[in-house]
Amino acid sequence: MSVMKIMKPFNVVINFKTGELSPGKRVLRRVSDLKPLFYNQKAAEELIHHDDPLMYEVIYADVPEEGGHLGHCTTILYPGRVGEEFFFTKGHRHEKLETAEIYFCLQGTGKLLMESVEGEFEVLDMFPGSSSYIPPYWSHRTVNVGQEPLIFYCIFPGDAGHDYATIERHGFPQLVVERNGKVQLIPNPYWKKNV
Ligand code: M6P
Ligand code: ZN
Repeated sequence: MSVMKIMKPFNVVINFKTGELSPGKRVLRRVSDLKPLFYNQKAAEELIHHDDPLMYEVIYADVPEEGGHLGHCTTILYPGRVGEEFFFTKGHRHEKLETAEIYFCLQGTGKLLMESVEGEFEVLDMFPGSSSYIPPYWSHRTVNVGQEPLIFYCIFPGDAGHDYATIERHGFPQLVVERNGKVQLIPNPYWKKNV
């Protein structure tokens, strides 16, 4: 016999063009919220002092953060750069490492960076209709490499949790930058392999 509380089924409505998810709980992230993560700290400081731009919004459906449930949300990652680096999400791995996630892209163009706990690195393209499977044990970060907002829908186990500290310490193996008008992935000199 399950000890879970029986809850009522419910709908949320997602606007595929804007990423609005309703009803939902919105979290906003500005450049200042990601400050230590940028390669070019001076460029980040300048942006923060100027108008501290909004980088992305996440809108979460109201689901208990418990095993058995499925958390789901939309993310709206705006176009922009900090120095050469395209706007990205903080990136995290799951506190409960053995949990997966799906990112379904609705609008825009992005890169999904992933690093396994063993230090393998993978990148998937995100485009309208792409559905990316992030297996257990992989950290994940999204990067908007286009001119429009990158909008995607995510589904993850309710008890997955977000571990941000590991990414803050180690970074990702590669940076996504614009150089000579092109999107390029370059080695991150500050990356520390997970051990
Ligand atoms: C996706 C999901 C969310 C996550 C969001 C932003 O929508 O993975 O759980 O919160 O991206 O990413 P981050 O939490 O790394 O800033
Ligand atoms: Zn996740």
